[in-house]
Amino acid sequence: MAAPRLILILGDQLSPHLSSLAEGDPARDRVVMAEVAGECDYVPHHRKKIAFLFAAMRHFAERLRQDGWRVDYYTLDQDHQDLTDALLASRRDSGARQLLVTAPGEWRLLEAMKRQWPQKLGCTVRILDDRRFLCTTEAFRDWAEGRKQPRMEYFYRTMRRATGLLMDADGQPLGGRWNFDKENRKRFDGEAPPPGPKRFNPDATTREVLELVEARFPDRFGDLQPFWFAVTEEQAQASLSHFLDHALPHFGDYQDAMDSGDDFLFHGVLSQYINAGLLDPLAVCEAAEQRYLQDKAPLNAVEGFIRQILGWREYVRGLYWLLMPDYREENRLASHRDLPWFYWSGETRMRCVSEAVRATREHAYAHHIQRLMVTGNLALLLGVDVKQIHEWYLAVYADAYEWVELPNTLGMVMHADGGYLGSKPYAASGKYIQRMSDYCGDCPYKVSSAEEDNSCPFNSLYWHFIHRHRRRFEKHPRMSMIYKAWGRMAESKRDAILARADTLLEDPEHL
Ligand code: FAD
Ligand code: DLZ
Ligand code: SF4
Repeated sequence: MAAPRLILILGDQLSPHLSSLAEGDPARDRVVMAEVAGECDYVPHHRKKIAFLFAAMRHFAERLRQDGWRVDYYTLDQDHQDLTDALLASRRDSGARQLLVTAPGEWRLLEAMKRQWPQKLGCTVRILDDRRFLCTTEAFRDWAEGRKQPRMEYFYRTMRRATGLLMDADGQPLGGRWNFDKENRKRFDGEAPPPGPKRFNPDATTREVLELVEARFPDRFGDLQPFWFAVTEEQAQASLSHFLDHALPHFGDYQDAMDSGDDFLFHGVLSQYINAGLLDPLAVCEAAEQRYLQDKAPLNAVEGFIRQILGWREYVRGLYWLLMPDYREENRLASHRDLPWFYWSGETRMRCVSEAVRATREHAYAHHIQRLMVTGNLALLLGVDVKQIHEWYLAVYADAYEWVELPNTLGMVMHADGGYLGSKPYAASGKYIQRMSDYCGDCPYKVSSAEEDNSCPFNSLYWHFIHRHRRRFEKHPRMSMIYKAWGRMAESKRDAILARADTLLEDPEHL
């Protein structure tokens, strides 16, 4: 019989139809899965994220065993420093001469697999495509080539046509429009009670993981308890059904809203499951489309939801693999300020920020508008060092892997790629947060002012940002109005705003 091969399955590759499993043979090959310190520490991942992945990995390993695979599973307390350490143990034991692995989601690991692993492991390493996406990296490259600014909206239309999602028989978008975003900007009025994500009681396997993570990472950021994430494909499916039944109908209306009474509103809270492989992105989109076709959810909700997965998720992944490794070095707005400590402690008087950090600490989750318009907007306006804010987002969210997090942080939030991902920065004053949330009412800062001692930091910092980047943005067609408004302000008021911003920038730790 031919020598066995090893099949490495990473923590975010928990899909039964993974390319490496499809290529392997349970009668001949061995699956290797490993909890290792190196993957927990390259950024200080949130404790709930580590527990989620380890619990889901252990359940997946059990499922593979039931399907007839031999699985070498290494737990964290076996103290393998990194993935090659664990793989070496299996290689020596099995005599395997080849490793099969589905391409990882991060550049650093792909590079290591290609350049270091064959020598370290003493065997060949065959890297297979990750087929769990709707657009291959090659197809994205073809689409992007020749476009100066490959915009998401046009990519999304290509993907709608390619998949037929929400398309009529004549190849036109259902409802006569591609995008219903304009209808998706309501402030939350409390009329429809948000259902919250589906919660699960940890079973014995998960409880063991929770004890391990508690013991190994006693001081790390992030609450472990209560732990309610889905950790199997069946549970993730139940979470999806729960979202489709109870939240999707209102997803569109309140997509941009924030509320101090609810951390989830009508969002899916599904990204950690999709990204780890427990849910298939196309199946999720098709299930949402069915709700529209069955008249159970309106088009603005279903189109908005599908756009996030079919459009944004695929687009940022394509961009990541197109532009790495140079992409992660970009810092076109020359942002170099240290990340304030309150991103970890939550100790700031800014109510919107302390709420976003609290939700992040409790759930390893904050919804998109909190990430973009609160913690992200503040980092942009302060000019926080791009690497530091990138590593923060990569660490604190259960759904974070570099392929998806980096373009969102560096491109969408920090505008560090000079407008490749988004044509203009998402910079906003406190007015935006006031319009879309109830935070400002309970905040010691005054949202209606920009130049007083207690004025909302977002206001003063917003004008400072506009002022200091004048040369870059003044002629931008969608920003020239802002420069006109700034120019129309009395000089004394402008000076007072800039002075207030300078005071804040001198000591951002005490915002
Ligand atoms: P919903 O609002 O219910 O959206 C549905 C699905 O669409 C999500 O589950 C997700 O799979 C997808 N999606 C939505 N927006 C995006 C987007 N901008 N990019 C990619 N996919 C999207 N998402 C991640 O999955 N991982 C990350 O590490 C991540 N980092 C982010 C960092 C920043 C600075 C910002 C602004 C956004 C980031 N996002 C990231 C995108 C988005 O915020 C999350 O996907 C979303 O909040 C997940 O919650 P949900 O499942 O409730 O999403
Ligand atoms: C995020 C993560 C963590 C915390 N731990 C592990 C681990 O111990 N073993 C593993 O196989 N994967 C882990 N992961 C996910 C990997 O970091 C992820 O597969 C790569 O970053 C590529 O996306
Ligand atoms: Fe945030 Fe400013 Fe509103 Fe306070 S006043 S909650 S800092 S936007």
